[in-house]
Amino acid sequence: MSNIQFGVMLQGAGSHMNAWKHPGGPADASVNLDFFIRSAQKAEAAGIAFAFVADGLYINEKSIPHFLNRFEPISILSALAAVTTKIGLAGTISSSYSDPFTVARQFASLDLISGGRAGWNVVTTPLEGSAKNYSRAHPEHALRYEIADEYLAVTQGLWDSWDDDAFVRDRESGQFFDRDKLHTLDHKGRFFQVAGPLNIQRSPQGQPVIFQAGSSDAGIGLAGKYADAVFTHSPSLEDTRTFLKQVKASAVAQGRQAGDVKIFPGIGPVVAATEAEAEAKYLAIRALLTVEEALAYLGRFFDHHDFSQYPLDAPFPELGEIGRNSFRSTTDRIKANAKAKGQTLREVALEVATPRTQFVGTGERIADEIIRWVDEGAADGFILGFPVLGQGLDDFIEFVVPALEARGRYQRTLPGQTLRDHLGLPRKASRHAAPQAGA
Ligand code: FMN
Repeated sequence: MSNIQFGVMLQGAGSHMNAWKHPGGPADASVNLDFFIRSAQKAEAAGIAFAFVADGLYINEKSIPHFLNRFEPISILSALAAVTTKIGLAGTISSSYSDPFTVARQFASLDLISGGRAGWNVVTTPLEGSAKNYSRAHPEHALRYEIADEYLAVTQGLWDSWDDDAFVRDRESGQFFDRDKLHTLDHKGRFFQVAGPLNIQRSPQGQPVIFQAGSSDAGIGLAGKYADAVFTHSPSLEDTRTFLKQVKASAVAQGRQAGDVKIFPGIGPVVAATEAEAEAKYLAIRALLTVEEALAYLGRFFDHHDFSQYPLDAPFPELGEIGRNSFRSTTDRIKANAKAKGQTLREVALEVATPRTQFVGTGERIADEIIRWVDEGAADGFILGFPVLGQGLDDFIEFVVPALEARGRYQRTLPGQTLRDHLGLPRKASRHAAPQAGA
């Protein structure tokens, strides 16, 4: 059985909305460079395959506190590239609020700066308010995915502007590059007109890794076509397994292999030496939040819908289409779950804001659960979104890593140099390269 790979989310003091209040890390973590560096280096030393930085483009007073004041992903990942040597560096940029030429340059640069460790988490941006910051209208859900499709085709085309050996830099002859190894894109499409070529070479891993995070049918279609890895929810092993099968089937339907796209559910382990201590840690995290704050957290997924207008202990309100143009797969799941379990608004808000998952417990039990998800076909690896990053990462390394090692499913030494190596993906060949013999 193969080793299991993990990414770690570097998001403020942790994924819990009020992680900044927890004594297990600095309150200003989202803009604390030292904390980012320490966390990335600690993860790298423990053999974690990549760091992952999420992002958003709109805030208001109800936003999660660490979203109010945080680093832009490419900037912080470039800083981390200089103080790490092996860990992958993945970050979020929206395909609805950026330009392919700029983003292709940014990730190609990060990929070269880091020696082939860059990954781009392509998101279509759920938050309608983003439009107010970008002088444009917010595209609706289906259109966002149509834009993303063309956007990725353009970006990947630009990344192949230069063959691997295009820059000869021969001082004797005065030849800087080989003209036959330069490819101009000349893209003229529905949304983008991009001539190219890109003004940067390919990297040691060929192209940056494409992560995709959007789990609706349209998201699955996009992932099947382009993604190397998918970041998704982990509602249950069964649901996540169904999702994994859908994404792999989508890849195969689009002429790729099932193994070309890896599924990484996000989990937030809370671990300790005993079950009772883990439970106490979970309760301390849950106590960081008031019900009012949980309502605001829930509201963000529904485009900042105001849930304080409903009675707390009545059944979860009927919301009709609210949320469907925002975090669609998340809001559909919350609505269906509330109906199936007959939950009140209070119960839904607390469950969404501080979920009590199967990943609270001892290192042995969490390691077994992680292995079960992989062996039963629900995951290729995991993205660790610790509720409290400082404490969570330390506990994972102290309790879960040794248990996984003892079961022969983890090594602290990463398998190669590039992010593609870590994820078991081959180097991305250029579309202009001659086919390999036998291929
Ligand atoms: N959107 C962002 O703007 N920034 C993010 O960092 C981000 N991370 C996401 C992580 C997961 C696990 C999922 C499911 C979605 C994430 N999204 C993020 C939103 C999606 O990219 C997408 O815009 C939204 O979920 C609607 O698409 P969907 O209905 O296909 O899920």
